[in-house]
Amino acid sequence: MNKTHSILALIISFVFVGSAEAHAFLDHAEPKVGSTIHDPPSQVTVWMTENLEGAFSSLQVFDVKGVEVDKKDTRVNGATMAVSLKKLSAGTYHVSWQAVATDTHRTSGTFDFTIQ
Ligand SMILES: [Cu+2]
Repeated sequence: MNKTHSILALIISFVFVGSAEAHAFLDHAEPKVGSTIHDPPSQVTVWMTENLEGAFSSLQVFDVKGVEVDKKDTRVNGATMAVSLKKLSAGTYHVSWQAVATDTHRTSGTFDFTIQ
């Protein structure tokens, strides 16, 4: 009985580790997270740790006043998504990502970049 329980516990912990790994988190981005760049980028791209559901995943970019400066055209391709930007001037911009992995688990996060 004890042995059965420990085997069960082992199986359960593997299942939890498996589902945790299936969540989509930010791996890296372009412009890089927290970076200061000189040339205004034409788009923001994020590379996630899992493949995404295109219909439910999105990227938005806001200026310091909270005005959305992307073109609302998020494209999802496997584990990456990208959104086009309007012409940006110098300043700090706030990127907000919402991701739904193919296992339907939802994650979200934010990061900034600055144009000098
Ligand atoms: Cu998941």
